[in-house]
Amino acid sequence: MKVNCKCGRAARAAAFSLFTLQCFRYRIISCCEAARATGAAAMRRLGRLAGHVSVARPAAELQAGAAPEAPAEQDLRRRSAATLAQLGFVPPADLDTRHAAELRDQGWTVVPGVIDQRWLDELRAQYDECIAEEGLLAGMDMAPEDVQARVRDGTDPPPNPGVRLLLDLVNKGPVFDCVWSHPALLDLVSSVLPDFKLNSLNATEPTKGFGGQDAEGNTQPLHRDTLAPPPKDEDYTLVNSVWLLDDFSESNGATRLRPESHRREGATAEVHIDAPAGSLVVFNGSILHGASFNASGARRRGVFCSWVVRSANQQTDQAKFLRPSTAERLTALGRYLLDVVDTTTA
Ligand SMILES: O=C(O)CCC(=O)C(=O)O
Repeated sequence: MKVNCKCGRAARAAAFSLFTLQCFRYRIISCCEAARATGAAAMRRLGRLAGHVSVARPAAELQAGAAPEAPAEQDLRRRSAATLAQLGFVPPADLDTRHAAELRDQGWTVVPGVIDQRWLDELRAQYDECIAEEGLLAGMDMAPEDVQARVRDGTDPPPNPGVRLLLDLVNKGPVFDCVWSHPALLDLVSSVLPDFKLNSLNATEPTKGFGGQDAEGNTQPLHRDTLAPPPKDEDYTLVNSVWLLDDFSESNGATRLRPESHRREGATAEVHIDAPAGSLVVFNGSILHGASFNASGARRRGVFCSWVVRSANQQTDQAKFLRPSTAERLTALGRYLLDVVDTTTA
């Protein structure tokens, strides 16, 4: 679906202003809500107004059994990021260019106020519901059945003491659709990676007295998501992002990073993310980063949305884990981003 109406063009052409940004955010969220509450017409209208093409088809359309948009998807896997435009993606007109510059030069950037209060409430509620539902097995979706069984019956302790972990959020509620399809995120990712697909959508939360994932309960060491030194020629392969569901600061175990370490080994001073709930932090996967110790016990829920070049394997094999209820919401753009083209057209 190509956005081509007057309103869409006007939204794209609009210069940056706080007002535009506010409207843009609201409309993105309204797209999701419209999908659930008001059906196809409102969804399309809101999507066009925002210049945002949703990756999810509206619920009313699904219920009516309408045919999916014509998929010309056979060779999507091999196309570059320019394909996003062909699939209807419209970059945000109102994202300050300094974010791409910061991401390039210091390796990370904070975009405040991306999640508005209503969406934040929904994300928090869904996150907490998943944690409650999954109980001891939270974060063990990918573990073999026998390993899960030993944790379930109390033979073994959960593998990551002191951290709440959720995996595969793509399949755990439509409220997360707007995270991995957010125009500002996709735009920033495409400023680093030549072509990309979702790597994983997980969440972590160190609890009081702990510092992230580590089998012994130690604070998570600094690491690169690529598990490799900075690449030559800035030939990056991974970009990660944190969606802040709570205020992040040094006292509650905020993610810490070493600025510029995506470009070279060595010693810039470590900094902690210090930003309010609702912010989006995007960072190069080659930057040194890690969780930190949560001394205050204040909640620190972070949703991590990570992207890899299309030639790499995904951390979560989206085709393998895709649930039918998720698959039926996806447009061609959504399937491309998740790289589930083959499974849905088979
Ligand atoms: O939870 C955090 O702040 C960082 C998590 C992280 O870097 C990881 O799990 O690899």
